[in-house]
Amino acid sequence: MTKSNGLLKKFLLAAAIAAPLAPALSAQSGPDYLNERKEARDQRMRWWREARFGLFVHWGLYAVPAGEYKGQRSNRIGEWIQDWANIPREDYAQFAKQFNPIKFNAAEWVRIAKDAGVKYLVITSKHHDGFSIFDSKISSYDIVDSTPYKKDPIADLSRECKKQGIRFCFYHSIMDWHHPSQYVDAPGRHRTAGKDKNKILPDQKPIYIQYMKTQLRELVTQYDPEVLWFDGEWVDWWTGEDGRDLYAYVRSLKPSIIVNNRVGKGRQGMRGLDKGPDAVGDFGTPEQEIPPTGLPGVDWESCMTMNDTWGYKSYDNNWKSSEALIRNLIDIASKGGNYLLNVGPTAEGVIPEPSVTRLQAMGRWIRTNGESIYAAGASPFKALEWGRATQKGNRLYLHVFRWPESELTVPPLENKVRRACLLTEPGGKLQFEQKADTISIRLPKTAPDPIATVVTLELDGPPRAK
Ligand code: FHN
Repeated sequence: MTKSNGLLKKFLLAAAIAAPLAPALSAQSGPDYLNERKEARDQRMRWWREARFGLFVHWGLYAVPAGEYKGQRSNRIGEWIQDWANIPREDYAQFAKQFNPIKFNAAEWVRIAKDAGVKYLVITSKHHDGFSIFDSKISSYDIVDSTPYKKDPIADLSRECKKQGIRFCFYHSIMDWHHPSQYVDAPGRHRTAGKDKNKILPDQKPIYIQYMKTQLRELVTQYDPEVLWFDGEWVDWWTGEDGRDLYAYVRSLKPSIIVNNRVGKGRQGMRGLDKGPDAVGDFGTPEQEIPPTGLPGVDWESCMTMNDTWGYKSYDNNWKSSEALIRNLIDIASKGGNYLLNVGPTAEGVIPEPSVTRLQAMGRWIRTNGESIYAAGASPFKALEWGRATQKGNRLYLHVFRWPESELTVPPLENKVRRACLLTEPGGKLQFEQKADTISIRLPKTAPDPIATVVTLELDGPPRAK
């Protein structure tokens, strides 16, 4: 038997084992998760809406080549190396033998996340390469069975997140370059899974879906995640109906779980705008961008890298500054979204130092200014030339990026301003003058925080711009 036949056999066997579970795997009966009442949805989404800041972790076999294959480097993203270096599936799988994260320390990862001020952590359970970073009973292409590490880091990580009060969540790719169902020919390339990224062998699609559902059940029952963050849904063979079915299925496993829009076919390009009858999922996912005016009326989260890759690449040093990252967080909050900021740990299990120092800087800012971010709502103003604004209750938070010469000019409000102070000096008072067409606030000579100083305005009611 050839190696690929052997693999096919393993997956068919796995599907046969899963077959008696089939009724439990379909979500035909029970609550109608696709038509949830608004109050139930608001309650389910509450913690996520208040969180505002999450840590994305792309961790998998691609950290071994770290962006380099047979002496070739590319400027493409690291976790796509199997595709861009055209690596045959069997060769790529050999990286598992070198994936030995002996420096992985769950307590330290979670401490880094917590100190940064993130409220949730989303880690890749399986990226497009099909390798499971968790202990999967239905696949031996996982960290326990195929690597010298032989342990399950995800068990430690989920436990540690619970312990330190960080919500634990999974990313999971629908497209799978390792599964035999997607092992299709593509002209001019090695015959390796995913090379024609849009194809699946039609008779094997049900087997693959069963396999994916079984893995998702493993993820939910073994690690109790709070978000499932799907990806790789753009392939032609994944349909709107598949998306709706999978959404209902994962909600049936854990009704309170939150699911992103990439479970279905609603994503418009990278923008994460949900449109049309195939849109399903709880939040939009703009990627590497902040929508200029937010996405009014929908929950959304911008996922972004700190350098130019998601998975670790040893030579990508194009790091964004801490200032840019902090201002991104503020900008996103001011538009009513969440910020999911990525790190790509090494194959040894280390979060790269430049990422850690940036997260520390974010943590320092957020420790003193968190009140203006967590559970804060979008700005009542269309635009502010000196910065951004957020709001909570009767308070308006003015995030000043460009410190004015003497006075800060704020657009008019319907409300009466009762008091103005620096967020970091709640006992202090700033002088202000409120006129019909403007509010002027007298500020100290120099910015207490040149990245973003927050001025709090206490109003006679929830902020309303004129
Ligand atoms: O192809 C992936 C990519 O590798 C990365 O995981 C990002 C994160 O949002 N999503 C995909 C592209 O949309």
